[in-house]
Amino acid sequence: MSALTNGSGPVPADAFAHPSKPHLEDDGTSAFENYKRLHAQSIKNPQEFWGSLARDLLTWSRDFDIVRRGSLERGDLSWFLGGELNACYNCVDRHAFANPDKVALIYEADEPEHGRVLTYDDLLREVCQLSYVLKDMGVKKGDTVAIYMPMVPEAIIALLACVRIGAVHSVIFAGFSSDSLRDRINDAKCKVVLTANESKRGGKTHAIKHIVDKALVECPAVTSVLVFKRTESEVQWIPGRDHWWQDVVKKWPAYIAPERMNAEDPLFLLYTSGSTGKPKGVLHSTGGYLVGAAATGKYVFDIHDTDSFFCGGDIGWITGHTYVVYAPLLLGVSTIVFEGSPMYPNPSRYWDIIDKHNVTHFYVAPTALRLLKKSGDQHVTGDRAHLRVLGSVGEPIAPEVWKWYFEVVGKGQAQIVDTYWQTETGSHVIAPLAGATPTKPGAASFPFFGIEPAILDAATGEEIDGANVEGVLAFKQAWPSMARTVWGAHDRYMDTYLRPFKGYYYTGDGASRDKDGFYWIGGRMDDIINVSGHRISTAEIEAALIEDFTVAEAAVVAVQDEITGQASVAFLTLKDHRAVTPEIRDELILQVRRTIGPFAAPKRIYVVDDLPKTRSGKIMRRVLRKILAGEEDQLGDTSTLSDPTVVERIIAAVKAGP
Ligand code: 6R9
Repeated sequence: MSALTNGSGPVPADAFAHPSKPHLEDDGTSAFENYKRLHAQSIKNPQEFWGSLARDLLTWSRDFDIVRRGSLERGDLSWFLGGELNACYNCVDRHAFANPDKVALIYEADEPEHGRVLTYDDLLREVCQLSYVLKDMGVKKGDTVAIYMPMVPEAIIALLACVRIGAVHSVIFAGFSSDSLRDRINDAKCKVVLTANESKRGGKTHAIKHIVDKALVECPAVTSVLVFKRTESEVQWIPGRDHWWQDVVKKWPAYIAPERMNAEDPLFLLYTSGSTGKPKGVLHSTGGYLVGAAATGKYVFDIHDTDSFFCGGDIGWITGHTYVVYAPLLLGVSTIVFEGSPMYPNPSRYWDIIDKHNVTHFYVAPTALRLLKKSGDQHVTGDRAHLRVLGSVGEPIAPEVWKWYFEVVGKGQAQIVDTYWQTETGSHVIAPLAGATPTKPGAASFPFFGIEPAILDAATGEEIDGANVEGVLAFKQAWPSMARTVWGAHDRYMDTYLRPFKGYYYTGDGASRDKDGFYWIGGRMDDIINVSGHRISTAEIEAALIEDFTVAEAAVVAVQDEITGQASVAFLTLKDHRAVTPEIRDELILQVRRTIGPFAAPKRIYVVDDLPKTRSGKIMRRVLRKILAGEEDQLGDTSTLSDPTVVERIIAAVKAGP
């Protein structure tokens, strides 16, 4: 049945066929009522709720004494104190012991005919060998390791080897520039970098070792680089520092015992954009993060033992961490490691992979869905008979894309879960539970266990109760997988998340709650934009542009984009009022690509003679946004501009085109 075509009411969860029963089943009481009861328990008695879930989902080498300590107000939360566990043991060993031949990783290479499959037994062996290599390079418990790799199984092995020996991984998306890589390596004080000679995506190769070499010119602390040979290309080599992955791992034995870690020991760092220029190293801790990953995998995605999970995210972002690696492996299922792009060699690639590997769960950002929807339904081939859950992440999914996902991709047989969360939340915070809670196209729906959302008035910080309300989204209670700090900058952590509204975690997003209690996520309230599901701060792009010697001032704002969701547009003034040439324009784009990475390049650049500024010199980006949206008649009060005539000239510049 296609409940969607029956009107705009919620789609009931029991509209979907399920080979086995959902974890949260209908047991006389409806699954939705059961969700509500469990959610209420998780809020009223978090200690008991999370204590029992943590023992149920993870294997602890020492049980914890206390479930939670600290408060949002003080920003000193810790979970599962006294507990000891190892993340790698939980992801690999326990499954390798129970089910050695079960498939853990399914590598689908950029070239459709290539790839390989690793069982849990294989995975344990390869992780152990790499663990020895890291130790041999001097990596000790608590040390940070930088990972700058394409989506190959070795990248997942790298994460697991780090956490096996108690090292903290810091994955840097392999699309970041050498400058960005350098800053992240230095901020985290990494001594070892794991990379590949080249990466492959969409039929193209990228010389990523070359980018590492450039970054390391200014990273004096790095002593070793391990290079996975992905292609046959030769690369520049620094003897003593550089080592070929394939040569060194085979020297080591197949087993090394996992390190005993405290629940609050750091698991990983992941840099993300903040509203100021400098990226933040978000720190996650071992016990709490793993509980969040496993719990959301089990209840939001309703993962069962025999499932094959395909998350299209890159391990360079949080989605790849939690849902390519940790959640599926903690639950002992098979996870697809996809190296390529959805359009290569043709727009059927995702659907081919789903059929080839009997995928049950598919999880991707709306930007990819928009692109595929636009390419035409004729590419959505295959029967996708095993598909049970279709997830969306990273940005709001428009109702018509949601419906396309449901009707064309899922053939009305799979449940859509629009999952709202952030690098900082570690795992889903607002999302439907597949098979258990109803959905509405475009709504992230209901809070996950332990999440107590509040809609606040941005100006007063007052909570807005009731239905049909809108404001900023905050959470009233701590949950296990929330980030513990910003690496080396706890004050910044407090300022960004916990101080804006005392006693709450502030998400930075706007949201509304409708008459049925569904939450709808609006968009960022700060200067962060979302391009193809990638978080970029406009301040960071401005800082990159201003570094160019020709640029006097820069203001970057977001515009809507059919494919990428949002795109950035830069308004610049040049020094000495010089005229813009095509060369200068190209150079400025290159400047952003070089400083941050190709994905951050502005879509358009307008060179103007002045920016709209208040008398105190503050750039009024709101005016620029309105002009770009063609809403010149709704500029609002421009009387505070130091030179109101600048508006007319900017309108003319935009009309003339970039
Ligand atoms: C997981 C991830 C976080 C920001 C977040 C919000 C946006 C994420 C969303 C969504 C609407 C969803 N966002 N999921 N907006 N609906 N389902 O994307 O983490 O890269 O840290 O970005 O993404 O604005 O604040 P991250």
